[in-house]
Amino acid sequence: MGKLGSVAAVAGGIGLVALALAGWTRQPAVQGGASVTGKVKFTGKAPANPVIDMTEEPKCKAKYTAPAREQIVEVNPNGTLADVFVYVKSGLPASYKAPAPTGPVTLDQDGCRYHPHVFGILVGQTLAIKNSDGILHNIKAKGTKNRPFNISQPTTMTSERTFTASEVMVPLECNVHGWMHAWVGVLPHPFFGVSGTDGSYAIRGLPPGTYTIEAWHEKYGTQTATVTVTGSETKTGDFSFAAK
Ligand SMILES: [Cu+2]
Repeated sequence: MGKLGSVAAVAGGIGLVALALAGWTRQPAVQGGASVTGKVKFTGKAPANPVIDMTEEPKCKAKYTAPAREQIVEVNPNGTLADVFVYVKSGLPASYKAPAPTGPVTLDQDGCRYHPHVFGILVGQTLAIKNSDGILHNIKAKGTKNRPFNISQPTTMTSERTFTASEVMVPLECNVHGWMHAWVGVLPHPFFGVSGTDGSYAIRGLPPGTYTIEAWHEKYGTQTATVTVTGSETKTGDFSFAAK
């Protein structure tokens, strides 16, 4: 306590004593206030996603007014690309420790499709796999760093699993319905986002540093960018994928 005492004496401020004690008694949280946000653009002509034949599953078919399609290349009306997983690939200090997950991530099987189609999860965070269809689904995870799993869900129910290792991405599929595919990015930190229906993503709460940000798309592969952030600033990191 000798060092703390001298700091307090020099500063002579109660606030600083409290701050020093907080820092001394437990590991300081290495979270920050910086953000990286951006858009994922798309150029060229998007291929049409295959139409799903749901005749064998009338319960699922009844959930659509137009024929359902697979969700492989989702180009938004504003010319951006959805379902791109954008994440911090490297640059975090070795001492970084992620906060405990605040709750489960839910993957829903509804209308014989996965919702969401692309998502992220923390190592150790609960994945709640929900069957909202009330028909047989069989979800299979085919990771290489994570132990694969295979769960039969014959009716409306929820199963829980966790992932033990970082892996971008773990493919998920249904053994009953060949068109059902989803992708999960498993990370040891919460610095990831998925481009949505306006093509934008956001990664928030970054500590200061220089990061390699990777954007992953199931058909168009990966792209990387390097971004340096300090304090509570927001930097822009745009990506652009082109039709093949
Ligand atoms: Cu299924």
